[in-house]
Amino acid sequence: MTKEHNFKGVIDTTLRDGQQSPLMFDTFTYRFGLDDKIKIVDGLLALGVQNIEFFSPVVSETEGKDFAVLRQRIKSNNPNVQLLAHCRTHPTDIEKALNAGFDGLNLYMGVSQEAQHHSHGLAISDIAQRVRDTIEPLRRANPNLYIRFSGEDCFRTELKDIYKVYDGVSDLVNTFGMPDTVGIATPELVRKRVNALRKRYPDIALECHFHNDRGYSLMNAVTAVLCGASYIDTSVWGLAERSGITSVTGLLFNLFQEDPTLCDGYNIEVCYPLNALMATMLGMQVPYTEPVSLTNRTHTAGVHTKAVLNSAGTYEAMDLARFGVTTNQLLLGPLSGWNLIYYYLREIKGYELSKEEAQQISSDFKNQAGRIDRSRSPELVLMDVIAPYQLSKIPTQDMTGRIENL
Ligand code: HCA
Repeated sequence: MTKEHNFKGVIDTTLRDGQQSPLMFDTFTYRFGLDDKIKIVDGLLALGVQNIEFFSPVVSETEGKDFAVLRQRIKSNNPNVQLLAHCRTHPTDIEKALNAGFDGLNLYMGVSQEAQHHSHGLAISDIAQRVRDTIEPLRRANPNLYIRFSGEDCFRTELKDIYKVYDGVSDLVNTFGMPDTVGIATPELVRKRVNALRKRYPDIALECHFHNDRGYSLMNAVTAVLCGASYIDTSVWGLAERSGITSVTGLLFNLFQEDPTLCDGYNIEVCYPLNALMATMLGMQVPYTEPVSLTNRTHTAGVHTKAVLNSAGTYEAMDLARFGVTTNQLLLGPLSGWNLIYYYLREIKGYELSKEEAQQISSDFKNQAGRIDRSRSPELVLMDVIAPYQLSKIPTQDMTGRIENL
């Protein structure tokens, strides 16, 4: 049975908050050039992403120029994809973003006590006034522009303060943002806040943005969608300031488990190729904490590999193949049992051997597992172990099915 929800999709911010990831500041290794940005955008479009957030052109001339190229490329084949500028609630930033041809503005301003005392220094009534004074003429001059306003650090701000600012522009914006800027939110708090904002502003869409400082960003995002949030900010791998935000593929994968219709319009089989693309660009492996990863279809311990050889579902509960992880891996190593060793020697190496021999070899291999180190792989140790057995080779044409990547 499908549940009621308001989910309109992700707003991908790989090219905005993603570029604020500390990783990107190792500039010799990881910086995104225009070629990389094109690949990321193409990957997001292939996935079916309909909303992409960029820096406001005020950030740098390069960002402005790159956006012009990307905009042309995106709009020529995908006119309905919304291109959003992340923009301070400031007339100069707004003017530059409008001139650059964005479809909408993701406006923000700090509203927490911390911002009031240590950032811009304005009291909450002054913030409310400034936000209204900026957005009111903007809306009058641009009746069809998509406008979102976010109170930065929303979760450390009392609801009464948020209401003071949001009430003042609720007749002007399309969407309110609810960013957990410092990653303090828990699913319980998300539930309360989403319900409160949905109740007070039933006709305004709600966008949530969760940082991962406590490791809760994915859980918070799923909770927000199930409570009625319209948009979730995501990025490839969850790249963003500090430990990041919700991973786009992690979110789609988890929403699918809740209700597959939440992924309608997305080409979910592109999830893993998109993660692998980022891995290639950064010269790193897809993070092992990423749900849509080959790691999640990799098995090591003897008990696991034995069962997976019989039926992968024993240790693969969810269908990652639908998300593009089309292969699995069984790794040979010090924890391997005789079933895997039998399989490896027969199907991969092509040796003729009985199950009893495999059990004996496996016991010898375990006794020598301490020899496995950074210069000596498990395969090499196993080859040493089988030497005295003088196994003969199976004629190639008699070999049965193999599992690749073993
Ligand atoms: C930041 C800003 C932001 C903005 C989120 C939003 C945050 O980089 O600190 O515009 O809704 O986390 O508050 O990413």
